[in-house]
Amino acid sequence: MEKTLKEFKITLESRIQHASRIFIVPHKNMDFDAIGASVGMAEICRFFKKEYAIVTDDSIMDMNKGVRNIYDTVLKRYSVISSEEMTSYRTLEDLLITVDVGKKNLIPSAIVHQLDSFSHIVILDHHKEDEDSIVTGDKHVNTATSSTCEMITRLLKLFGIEIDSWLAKAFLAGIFVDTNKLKKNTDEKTLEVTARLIRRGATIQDVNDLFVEDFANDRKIQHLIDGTEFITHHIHSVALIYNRQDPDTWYAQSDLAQAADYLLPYKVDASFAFGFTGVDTVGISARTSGGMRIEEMMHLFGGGGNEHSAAAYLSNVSDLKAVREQLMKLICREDYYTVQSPTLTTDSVMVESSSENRPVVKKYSS
Ligand SMILES: [Mn+2]
Repeated sequence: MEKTLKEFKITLESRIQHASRIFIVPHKNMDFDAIGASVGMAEICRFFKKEYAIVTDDSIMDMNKGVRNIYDTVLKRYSVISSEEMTSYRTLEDLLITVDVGKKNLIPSAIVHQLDSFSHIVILDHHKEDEDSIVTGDKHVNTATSSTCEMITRLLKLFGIEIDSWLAKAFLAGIFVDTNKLKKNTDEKTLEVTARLIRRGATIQDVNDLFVEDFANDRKIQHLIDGTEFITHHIHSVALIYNRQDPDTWYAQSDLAQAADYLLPYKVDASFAFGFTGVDTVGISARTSGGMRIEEMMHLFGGGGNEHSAAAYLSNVSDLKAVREQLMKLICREDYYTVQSPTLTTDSVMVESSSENRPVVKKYSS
């Protein structure tokens, strides 16, 4: 049974009160939303004077500048441990809370191996569930909500917990990253929460500053976008973004997400940015304004997301071309588009990658 946020609050309070310790787990490769939700949940644990720890194996070295900025303060303000440290601290009365994630393949495997040993598991998330999702009745999973930070801001209000200006900034960054700065997946409630965070001391400028990449990284993403192929299939248009010149270049998942976000306004049904994220591992970041069933598509690669943003991580990939071919097969299938082409006589696909149509990269800062 799905719980409303108010029902979830009651469950959460009871689970926290009865736990000896609480482990808060965001998804791997934390973004602003996962970090914000983690610290929001840590505030709730503190409110009930409970011992807690945020558990992550992410390395500071892999974080982009903005995420690192927030994370540096997280390390000072909150208790953060690795999954290995968690394993050595465990008792049977521990509570596990996952935030901004519900799927097993998106949390450290050491935690997945211990799932059965927790007294209870609570999930707060806005990603669609599937057969890989952790099974629990104690969850609030609403794919219609912009971000987990929107949920956590509302939860803190329900608990009557104060939000200081740093927390407000961290939460607003989470909302911004998942809504591409309120350009998508944003409704009245998102704007209300945004207004509340601004009243608590977050400023649009501060949050925008977190999104300003360093120059070298900005150039790297620009180079990635330069390689965009616009694929025309019947009435549809899809952007494939990958580094054709230097296919072996490594990217952070956040780079791919930024590139996919970038192409979305260019009248495409969907954009897919992909590239190596490590040895033999490839990340795909997919975005749509609603023209394409990207969540289902990423699901085929073992990933997931929601109807506007989805991602997948592929292992044992040696050639980026193979990933492009797999994506092309899906792009040629009418059933992955929300609006079908009127007549389908041929299976013609046009690939256009001229420099004329190449969008100019705009910096996040202005
Ligand atoms: Mn999120």
